[in-house]
Amino acid sequence: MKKLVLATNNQAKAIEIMALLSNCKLQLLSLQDFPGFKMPEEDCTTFTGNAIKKAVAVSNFTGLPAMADDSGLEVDFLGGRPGVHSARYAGIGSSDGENNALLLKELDGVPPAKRGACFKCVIAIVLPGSAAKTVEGICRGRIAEVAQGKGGFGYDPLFIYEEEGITFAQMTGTAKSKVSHRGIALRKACNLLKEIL
Ligand code: ITT
Repeated sequence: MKKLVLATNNQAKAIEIMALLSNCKLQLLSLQDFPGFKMPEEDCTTFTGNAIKKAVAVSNFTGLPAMADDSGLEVDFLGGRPGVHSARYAGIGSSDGENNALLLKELDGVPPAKRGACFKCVIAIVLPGSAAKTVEGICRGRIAEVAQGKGGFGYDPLFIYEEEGITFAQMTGTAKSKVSHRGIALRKACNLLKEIL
């Protein structure tokens, strides 16, 4: 069976990725299988740049095909922030709770019609000795005025998926992946992996 290393330290993300790649007939390895590896700094200004940087670093270290996800939330009223800084919006090492609290503070008093946002996800796949290939997924929604739901991770309790009128944190993992930025990107990644691996 072909091996693929998932280049992420985010356990919640890894669970979503593994669930969707389970049909892909791959032996999935995680960074826990490579304890000496240190993730490079995510200092690119685009999701694509950071995703490629992470996948290349892992593939170079392991000598194996690697896949990385760089993702985040772009809020219309904030001119696209926090964007590539989503994981460290409230500061380096900030928790999901701190990031969500800052988002609610920055949107305090902003009416629902102006609280539009989108989640973006770029997935980069790197095979040893080959150039990176990328796919992306986008999901539009709206930022809630209070956190709702206990599922998911990150900004899920604040991200209302309009078609359902509930937040990602109120959906099951399967329901979220059917419509989410990561689900869309992963289905494209699966097709790409079938072609190139
Ligand atoms: P890795 O780089 O190790 O993969 P990370 O959490 O630092 O882990 P990113 O740099 O891609 O990953 O940052 C993504 C952040 O965007 C993540 O920490 C969340 O705050 C947010 N995010 C991305 N996808 C999300 C989702 O499906 N639901 C909620 N928040 C999400």
